[in-house]
Amino acid sequence: MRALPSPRPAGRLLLLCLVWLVVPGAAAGESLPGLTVREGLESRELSLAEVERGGLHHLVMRHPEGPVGRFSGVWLDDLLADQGLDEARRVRFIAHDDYTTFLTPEQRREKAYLLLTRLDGEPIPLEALGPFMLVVPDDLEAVLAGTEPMTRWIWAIREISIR
Ligand SMILES: Nc1nc2c(c(=O)[nH]1)N[C@H]1C(S)=C(S)[C@@H](COP(=O)(O)O)O[C@H]1N2
Ligand SMILES: [Mo]
Repeated sequence: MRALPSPRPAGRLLLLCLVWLVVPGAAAGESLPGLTVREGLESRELSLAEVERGGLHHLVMRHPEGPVGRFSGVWLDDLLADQGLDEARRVRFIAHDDYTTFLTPEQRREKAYLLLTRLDGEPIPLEALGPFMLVVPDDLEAVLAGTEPMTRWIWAIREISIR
């Protein structure tokens, strides 16, 4: 019996072209990155559906950074409760641009933080500061007026790190 022939150079080239075409296409299309939840050494990736399991709320607004429309999102505390993480002493957010902020339990009690997951019913594209963005709906007017800082309105979130 002869061994199966290994792919010839032309076949390999074709395979490479396919990977080169398909991989960036998948990244730019429907499948936006999920949300990583890290707890110490453990990390898991939540899909959009898992993030939204805490229940969606809707908000029509112009985000101070530009994106405008009907946003939908889940209250941060509902998401944390759904994930069994409501006792977290520190909830850190890390963005795709590596910007990072964190919230203490006191800060989460002071203000209601909404984690936006959709814009006009669709996952928030990266160009619109998605896939996940944190806002304080009660502070919207003050932030737009410039009387309230928006340091914790972190956008393009890729990871929530708990401790
Ligand atoms: N992902 C991400 N979110 C962010 C930032 C950032 O650089 N990246 N800057 C933060 C800061 S410090 C403020 S004041 C507001 C507005 O940021 P800007 O003034 O740099 O636009 O967004 C916050 N959220
Ligand atoms: Mo800032």
